[in-house]
Order: sequence, then C-alpha cells, then structure tokens
Amino acid sequence: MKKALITGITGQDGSYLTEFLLEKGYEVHGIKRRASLFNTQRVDHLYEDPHFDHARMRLHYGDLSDTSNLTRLIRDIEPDEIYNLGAQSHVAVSFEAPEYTADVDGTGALRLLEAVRFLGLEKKTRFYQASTSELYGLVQEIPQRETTPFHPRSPYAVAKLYAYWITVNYREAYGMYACNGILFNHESPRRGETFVTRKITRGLSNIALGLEPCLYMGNIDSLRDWGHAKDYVRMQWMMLQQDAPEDFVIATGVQYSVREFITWAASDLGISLEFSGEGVDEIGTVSHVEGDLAPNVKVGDVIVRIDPRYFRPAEVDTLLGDPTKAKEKLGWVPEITAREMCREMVASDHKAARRYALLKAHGLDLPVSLEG
Ligand code: NDP
Ligand code: GDR
Repeated sequence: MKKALITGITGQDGSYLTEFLLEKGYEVHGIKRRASLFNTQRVDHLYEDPHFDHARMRLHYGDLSDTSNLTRLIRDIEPDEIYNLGAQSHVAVSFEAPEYTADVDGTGALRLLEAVRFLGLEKKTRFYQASTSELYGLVQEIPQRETTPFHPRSPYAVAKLYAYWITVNYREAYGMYACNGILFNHESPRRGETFVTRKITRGLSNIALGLEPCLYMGNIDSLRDWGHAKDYVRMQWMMLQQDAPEDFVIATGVQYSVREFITWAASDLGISLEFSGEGVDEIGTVSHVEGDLAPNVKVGDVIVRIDPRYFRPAEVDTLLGDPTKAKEKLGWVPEITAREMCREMVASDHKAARRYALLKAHGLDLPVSLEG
C-alpha cells in the first residue's frame, strides 16, 4: 500500500486530494495545526478511528514552521509521496503578514525537501509543490505557460517563488523526484469563505434570504482562469506518477471577470443585476427577481458595492493559463466548467443559508460564520 503525506490536509485541496488518494488505495497521513477550535471540518467525513489497525487516514499535529516536527513525521511515516499543500494561501493577507507567509510558504517547502534528503529518502519519496499562477503576477505573456517569465506581485507570490525554485533546485542537485504544479485559481463549495468566488456565492445566498444586506467587493474588473478543485487534485497525483519529474501549468484556458462571476451567482438565485457608476462608486442594483430562492430581494435593491479596503497594494489584473503541456503529456483535461462550478457553489451556500434562516426563525441565533 502506498503512503502519502499531505501538508494542508484540512484545506480545500487537501480534502479533495485525500478523498482521491483513499479511493486509489493509499494510506493517507495529514498534518494538521493545533487550533483552539476544531479545524478539520473538511476531512471529518474521511477520518477513521486510529484505534483500529485498518485505519487508512491518519492526522498528525504539526506545522510547516517546525523543522524537527516535519523531520520526525517524515522519518516515522516514510511516505512514498509528499504533497506540500500547506500555506498561508491568502494573497491579501500576505501583505498583512509577510514574514509569516515567507516562513511557511517559502521556507516550509525547503524544510520538507531537506528532511527528505537528510533522512536519505531522496530516491524513495516523491515531492509535489503547490505552486501558483500568482508567480506570473504582472504578466509577461498571454496565455501563461511553463516557460513564461515570473513577476510576483505579493509577499505570498514571492514566498511561492522561493518554494518553486528550491523544488527545482533539489531536483537538479540531488536527483529528487520533485515537481511543481503551477495551478491557476481553483474553487469549490469547500473554498475558504474569504476567497472571491466563495465570498460571492455565500454573500449573495445570505442576501437572498435576508441574512445580510449587501456584498462589499474589491476590484471586480480582475480576470481569472477558474477551475474546479476536484479536477486539479487529480492532476497533482498524475504529476507524481510519471517516469521523470516535470513542472506543469494546470488551468482551463478560459478567463472571466469577477463581475461576471457575481452576475452568474446572482442569476443562479433568480436575481438579475445591473451595474452602474464608476470605480469605487460602482454599484450592483437588482433589476429583476424570479423564482423563490431570493424571497428577501426586490427590484431596486443595491446589493453590491465597492469597498476600497479590499483593493490590494499591488494587484494581479489578469491571469489566463495554457494547459497544453498537461493535456498532451498527461492526457489531463478539466471536466467541470467555471459556470457549472458557480452553480454548485451557489446551491451549497443557499442550502446553508436556508438552514441558518430556519434556525433563526426558531430563535436559535447562531453566527452565520459557524454555519458556512
Ligand atoms: P487552503 O487555504 O484552503 O488550505 C491551506 C492549508 O494549509 C490548510 O490546511 C491550512 O491549515 C494549512 N496551513 C496553513 N498554515 C500552515 C502552517 N503554518 N503549517 C501547516 N499547515 C498550514 O488552500 P487551498 O487548499 O486552496 O490550496 C492548497 C495549496 O495550493 C496552497 O499552498 C495554495 O497556496 C496553493 N494554491 C492554491 C490555489 C487555489 O486556487 N486554491 C491555486 C494555486 C496554488 P488550517 O486549516 O489550519 O488553516
Ligand atoms: P487570488 O484569489 O488572489 O487570485 O489567489 P482571490 O479569490 O482572493 O482573488 C481573486 C481576484 O478577485 C479580486 N477581488 C477580491 N478578492 C477577495 N478575496 N475578496 C474581495 O472582496 C475581492 N474583490 C475583488 C482580487 O483582487 C483578485 O484579483 C488565489 C489563492 O487561492 C492563492 O493561494 C492561489 O495561489 C491563487 O488563487 C492562484
């Protein structure tokens, strides 16, 4: 039975990858951080009682900032594959916590690679690094592919640039099977609530049921190449099954604006929106409502506004990936479109909002954040 070690197992990708690897028959070990509240909601449905010998999914306390912890875990587990998905993954937050982001997202990758080498596992353990389209930042070429030069635009992207190159370096210097997946934005109903797609599907669902008055957004002209996390974790695994390690761009090859995504999500709730005004004064007004999903919304309501607090000190205005290499060499093609994904996310968030509204109607007033 193959063993995988996943950092970031409690995150969006970690949860889908765990499902995928368990189905493939792997024993899956994951590193979770100690937190004052439970933080394992995304993998609770996969957890198996460790008191039974047959348990194939195990969680270990750890942190990417802790060298001895990582080294000990790798020594004890001796994984065939390491998926380094753990990160402070929010671009805007990285401007607030740049040093922490550098340590976890940059040096964290080095700690894992060095532990593998130090333990003499470099011929056994394969290493996947969660690299990102944010490396392209101020884009030098459209669409972006494996050979496009990088120009990172945030402390997050700069930290990930270090992780990208140290992965290449350990491959070249020590012959390790180490590779980068340069993944463009990918989302799902399990996406963190503060990333733009989930903020939109969750916010509009809450507005539809009268739980929130308005959605406050940053740069809605931003263009992204959005795929579904389920499609992307499949590719993470495929990258570690080749004869030789290589880096791949993973993207859909289609881009949309944040404004378009807002319009889709609204329409999935039966709401038509009209945008008017310029820059920070732009607003989204309801022009038509149909169906019964948004009983608390009426024509003329302003439900989208711009809040400059969500602007970033340096923005990545446009990203569009070219996944040709992944298609040709690995036969990978994304199966879920951004439009279909938006529908799935709205359905999931609307269900959660309905549940919360029902509790509220019965006097059980839980904070919305506990119900997302
Ligand atoms: P999430 O933010 O959903 O998950 C991040 C994971 O990292 C969580 O499990 C989190 O734990 C964990 N983590 C955070 N800090 C530490 C730390 N100090 N030590 C150990 N673990 C830590 O991210 P995604 O699942 O969306 O992304 C997975 C990876 O892919 C990340 O590295 C991200 O930067 C990268 N990426 C993501 C893309 C996307 O569009 N989703 C695109 C390209 C790259 P906790 O649950 O406790 O917070
Ligand atoms: P990104 O994702 O920065 O691309 O990083 P995010 O969803 O946060 O932003 C996408 C674009 O939307 C604009 N935007 C807003 N973003 C947020 N979060 N909140 C808002 O209110 C808002 N309004 C507009 C942003 O400015 C941006 O242009 C994600 C993360 O998953 C990274 O870890 C990963 O590496 C990259 O995708 C690829």
